[in-house]
Amino acid sequence: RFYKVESTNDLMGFLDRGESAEAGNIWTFECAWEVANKVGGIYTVIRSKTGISVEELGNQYVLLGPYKEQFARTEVEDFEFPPGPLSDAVSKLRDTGFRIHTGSWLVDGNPLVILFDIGSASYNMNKYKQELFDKSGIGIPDSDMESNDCVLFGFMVAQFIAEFYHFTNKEVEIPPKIVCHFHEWLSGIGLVMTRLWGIKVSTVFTTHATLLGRYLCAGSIDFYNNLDKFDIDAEAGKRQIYHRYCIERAATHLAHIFTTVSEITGIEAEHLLKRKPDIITPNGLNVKKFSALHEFQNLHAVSKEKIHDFVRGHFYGHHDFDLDKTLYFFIAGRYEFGNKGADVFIESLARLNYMMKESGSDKTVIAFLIFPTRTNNYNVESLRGQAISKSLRDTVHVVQQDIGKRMYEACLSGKLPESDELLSKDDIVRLKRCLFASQRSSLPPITTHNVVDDHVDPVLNNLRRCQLFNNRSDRVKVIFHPEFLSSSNPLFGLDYDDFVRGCHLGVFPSYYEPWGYTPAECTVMGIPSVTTNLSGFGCFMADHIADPTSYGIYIVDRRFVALDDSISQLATYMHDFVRLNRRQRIIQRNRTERLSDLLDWRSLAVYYRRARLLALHEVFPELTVEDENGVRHIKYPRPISEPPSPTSSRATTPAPSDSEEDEVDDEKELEELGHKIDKVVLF
Ligand code: G6P
Ligand code: 1S3
Repeated sequence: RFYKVESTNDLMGFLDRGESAEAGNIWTFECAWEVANKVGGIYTVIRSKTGISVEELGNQYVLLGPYKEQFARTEVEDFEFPPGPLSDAVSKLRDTGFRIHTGSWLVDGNPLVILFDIGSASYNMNKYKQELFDKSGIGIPDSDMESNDCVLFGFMVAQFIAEFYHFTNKEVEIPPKIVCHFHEWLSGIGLVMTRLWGIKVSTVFTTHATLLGRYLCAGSIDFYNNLDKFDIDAEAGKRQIYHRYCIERAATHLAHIFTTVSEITGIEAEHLLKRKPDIITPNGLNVKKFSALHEFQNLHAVSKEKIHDFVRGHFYGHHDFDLDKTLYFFIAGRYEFGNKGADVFIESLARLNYMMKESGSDKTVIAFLIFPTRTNNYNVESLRGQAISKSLRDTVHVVQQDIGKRMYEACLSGKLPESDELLSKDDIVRLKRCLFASQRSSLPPITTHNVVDDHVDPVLNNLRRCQLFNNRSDRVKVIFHPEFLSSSNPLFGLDYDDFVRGCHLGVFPSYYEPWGYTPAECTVMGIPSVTTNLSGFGCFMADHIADPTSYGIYIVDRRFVALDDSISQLATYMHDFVRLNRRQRIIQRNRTERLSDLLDWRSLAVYYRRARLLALHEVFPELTVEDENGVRHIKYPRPISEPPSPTSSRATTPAPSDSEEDEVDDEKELEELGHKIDKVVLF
């Protein structure tokens, strides 16, 4: 049984804010540990999708998550649901002592949300575990707190679904059709219990990575060439995650419809979870379009200026490179050194450094590595650098005003000021003090923070091994920022999104990356990026675009070649990028941004819709019709058409050149360039 979406529905026809759902008494519950609870990628999936989900399903779409006070207080507006099955089910559960928060999530579409305070159900822990064991044979050890939370959350959700089914099925003309969509193993017990209790609801399970895949890849294993050879039970047991693995596998097999985020994770699931996904549900983004065509280019220039400010401070005393010829590269994500490809990035940076020195390049690359890890705050040297550059800036400002005043006075008295009169002795002393303060005997630091256990930190150790120390002669400088960025950051004062906009290239050479939001986010902001053929995003782009490189999507081969070849390929990609001139970078950014339609939920939410319909079909076969060939189709209310997407034409790669002369700053010329750019080829 394998459903493949060959031609997707045009979702636009279904965006009636839940009117059809209401008419058909169709309800959709989406359940995840990361609903209104920012942990990682799944939060981004759900949060970015709320707008389109509400446009389609209205108030018949409800999110179920755990109550996490620190997020809920700022992200959720608490209110009681109006009388109806939702509020009846919530009240029934509250009567048993459960604390449940209801309201709407303050994100696009303001979807209804139900958050379960799992602490209020903890008195049932042993009872739940016993029942889980009796009915499914899965035993949860007491010591695993995360799994304990998962049991409480799962049972609360399943009880809610049971009650909701009961209330919504009472005295109604049209019996309810309820789809419960669960994400990842952490919400898996909700699905398992819903099925084991025999509640008549359709279930979908989406895995965003497999537990075992993530663990196996984190070791030094040739994962993809051995997928069919692993003794999975033994591997899970060795890593003490056997019970978690059982939850994941039970949810996978009990779901009516099983989905993953990419083909590559689909293959992984087939081997490690023993079920082939029924449909792939790729991750989208909520793409915001600006009314002005080149607004994203302007934003790049504004954010880049802020990064320049940081760089001026960080490299004080060593600021002997031209900021106008400096390119910002970055890698960011969950700190999984090998899985996220930080090892490959650092090694390639070392090679790029060599290549740039050899070719006598006048450019400088500053590579940021943003991975949160334990620190004891910012290091003194970084803060000092920012203080010195600020003090210099302030002093120059004062001197500038003094000079202006003197010039004005001189002109008023009818003569031109002598140039040596303009700078007073006081000004010279002030400036000399600043110059003296900005001398340093040490190299600019390679990290902005005091990293706890820095002697074993993989990024720092690899930077040391590759001798990337920010020497004057280095054409590649590095900065490890071991904390996620925020606008309150005293060094950058930039949110992550603005930082990305200001950079030139995102580099994500991941080994284990079921989807990979980081390059996708770059794309919708018009920033080129490097990805791999082991990441869901990379494979998706390779499948949908002819010549991805020309659109600023560089795909490193980490699947079919040796590690050393992948590193060389990445170094060459980066070197080619460095050799583009400004005009070519601008053209490439225009092209990259043009791909954003492809990643918009408006194109991709259709796969979620399809998964829900397939799940409904499993429980309500009467919702399907048979065609003249005896093939059963789901009765869609509207016809099928292609999702909106860019259309095809010629694809050319901007040829690298060493000259920066080809400046394009004129808005009009930029517009013209924009119009000349080719569109994306969809196979
Ligand atoms: C944007 C701005 C231009 C600026 C350019 C810099 O396109 O609209 O005014 O010159 O960015 O590009 P670069 O790749 O050198 O950062
Ligand atoms: C996972 O989060 P991660 O960074 O641990 O889920 C994300 C959302 O589907 C996905 O983009 C990512 O590749 C996975 O790894």
